[in-house]
Amino acid sequence: MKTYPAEPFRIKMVEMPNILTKEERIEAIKTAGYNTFQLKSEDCYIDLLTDSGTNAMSDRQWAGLMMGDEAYAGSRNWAHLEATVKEYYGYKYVVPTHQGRGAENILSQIMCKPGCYVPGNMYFTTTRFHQEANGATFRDVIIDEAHDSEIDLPFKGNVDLKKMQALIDEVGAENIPYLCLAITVNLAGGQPVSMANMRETYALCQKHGIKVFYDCTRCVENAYFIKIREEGYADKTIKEIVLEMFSYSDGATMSGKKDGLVNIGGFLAMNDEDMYIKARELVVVYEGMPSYGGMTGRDMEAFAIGIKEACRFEYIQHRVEQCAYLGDKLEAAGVPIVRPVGGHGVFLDARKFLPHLTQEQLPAQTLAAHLYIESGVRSMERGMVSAGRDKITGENHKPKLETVRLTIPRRVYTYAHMDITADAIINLYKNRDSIRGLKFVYEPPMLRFFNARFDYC
Ligand code: PM9
Repeated sequence: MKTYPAEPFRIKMVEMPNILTKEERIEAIKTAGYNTFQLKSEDCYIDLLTDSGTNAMSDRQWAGLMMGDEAYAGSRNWAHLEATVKEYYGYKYVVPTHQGRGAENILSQIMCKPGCYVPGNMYFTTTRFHQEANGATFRDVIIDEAHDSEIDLPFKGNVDLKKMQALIDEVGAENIPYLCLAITVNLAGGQPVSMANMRETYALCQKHGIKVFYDCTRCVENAYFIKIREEGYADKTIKEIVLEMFSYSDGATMSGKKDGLVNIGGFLAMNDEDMYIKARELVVVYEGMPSYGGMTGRDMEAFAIGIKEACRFEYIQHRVEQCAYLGDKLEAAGVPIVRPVGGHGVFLDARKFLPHLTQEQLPAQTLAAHLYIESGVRSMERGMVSAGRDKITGENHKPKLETVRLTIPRRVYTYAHMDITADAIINLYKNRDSIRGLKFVYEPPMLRFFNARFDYC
């Protein structure tokens, strides 16, 4: 029987959420317009909305907060963060941003121009938004298997090199400023990219003069999968693997709120000096001085410490295997999930969970709302609502994967919380036939999933 690693930490401080009755939860989700983003955090017993900014910091990080140098310019905490990114990720230049999308904004403004194409291994909401806002068209070049929840592959986030070559042949390399490679792939279920695929993708892009920028938000989770799944890496440290991964790229955007083990922060990193000068010019317009970029000195100190802690093997092993534990329990009970379980949570296959609903009846949005009613567990829709509309035709994007994401915050929950979550989902699955679908009653024009409101069809 598979065993799972115990928590490699001791709990020093706790948070006491409200435990609502089912009637109270029905009222709460109705008030929230059946959108889990609109629920009050204190009304969510187990909050699996996101792993973004929800990390529990260590005693050393909290101590680091007291060492914040809040000078407007030249903070020593920036020097610490910059040196840490260079040491752990290997890039020559780093520009701080308040979070990941701040880095995406600057990257897209520098690299994209109207009419260009930006390929990626599956879209991500904020990333594609900034590319499109700067005139680019996104093209998905992930392997086909990533769009199928049942296919079990070790590196389901890989780029399909044939798709990439076909795009180059179709639009010309001169119209592809860069490829955005997500490591891991969030919307595919947290699926990793293999080292071999990173190496080959970089070689293909270099041959055609196309840059490669990583979305390295969950890069440590990706490194763990390489260590346990890819030949030749079992004896390497996580830090060595991370450094090798980044050597096959020209730069990266980072949301520190995930694998940076902090509650806020991000950066844009690169090796090209001219690009760095441009990014420094833009960061003062959108984020702040190049020595803080929207973060406080104390945030930067905690971030620098978090980057180092995340590369400790016992931490990342527990983090990823805790996700597997929840997934394995659900799978054993026959609940349809995206296989294999990825690095940051478990994704329910909402179409298979609620087969009586059409995609227009928003099965993932509906399932997320009902899971909250059933259990007080908050999750997130990752299907048609998140995918938004085509920027030219205005039609809904209809992703093959219509999922509900149970995202596990880092160092926050125990295996007992996973048991409760699994039991609630299994119970809901047994009673799924009576669940009615939802429709939009308010649809915002951009990134609609955050603020949309719904009601029953
Ligand atoms: N991800 C998540 O819950 C938070 C916002 S939901 C749209 O998964 C990737 C792969 C992400 C990501 C945020 C960002 C943006 C970029 N890339 O939230 O701006 O998963 O720090 O990062 C969320 P920021």
